[in-house]
Amino acid sequence: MNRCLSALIVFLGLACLTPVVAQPVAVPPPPAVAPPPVNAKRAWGPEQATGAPDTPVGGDFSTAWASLLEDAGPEWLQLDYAKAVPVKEVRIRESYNPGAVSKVTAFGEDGKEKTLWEGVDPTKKAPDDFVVKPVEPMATKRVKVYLDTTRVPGWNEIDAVELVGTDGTRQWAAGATASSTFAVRPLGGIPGDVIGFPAGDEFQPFLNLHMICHLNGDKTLDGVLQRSGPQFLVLRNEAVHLTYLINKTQIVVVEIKQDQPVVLRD
Ligand SMILES: [Ca+2]
Ligand SMILES: [Ca+2]
Repeated sequence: MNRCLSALIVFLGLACLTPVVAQPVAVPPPPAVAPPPVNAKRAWGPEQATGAPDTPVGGDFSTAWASLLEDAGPEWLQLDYAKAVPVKEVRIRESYNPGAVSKVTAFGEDGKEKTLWEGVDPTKKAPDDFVVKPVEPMATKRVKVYLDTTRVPGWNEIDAVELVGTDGTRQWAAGATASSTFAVRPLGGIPGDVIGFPAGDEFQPFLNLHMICHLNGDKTLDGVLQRSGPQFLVLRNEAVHLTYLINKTQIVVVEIKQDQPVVLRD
């Protein structure tokens, strides 16, 4: 080993042993924590009937409440409001297959249920308001809308329910519950909607492919095709953590993105 090389090795050795003096470093602030998603409404859940109407055109849209089955018979949707008022009107915004409301009641402060109206709902077009005007006003903050879903074929969907007081106040529901909802479907599916792909289903070749569905009303949904039944497509969009049930009758055009990575099922 020559002298120069020996000197270099000694220098490097010393350099390694030399303590490093810490230099002050500006510490960046921690990143802000993303807030939780605000809109956690389930598609077709009763909560879709809270707040102001958000289904501007008639049709089977997930922004309205739908019962689990389309023509099973008696169903109800119960709405809660922030403030009790003497009822002047209950305005039921029907957004799909209207005309199935059979009775409207309200609950007094004593918890007793009183019928405001009962009969045949004359609503023919959607969206439209079915307006109930009780003969004897009563103070309430809870309204219950009953339907006989056998009266009008198909899902009879309600977008919103407004409570108008004799004092001039107008309120949209703050909370809602229902007899059943398409948002909660039993394992194994529901009658008439076959799990998987029926024989000859035109979407079978596109399982697990990313697709964009253009729907009536200029609405667009995209995700990975999970399954296809006689009535519905199921798309999963992992980016927004949402699963879409898409009524096939609402589909105008489907773009299949075959050049994108395929997400395979387990
Ligand atoms: Ca029906
Ligand atoms: Ca709604």
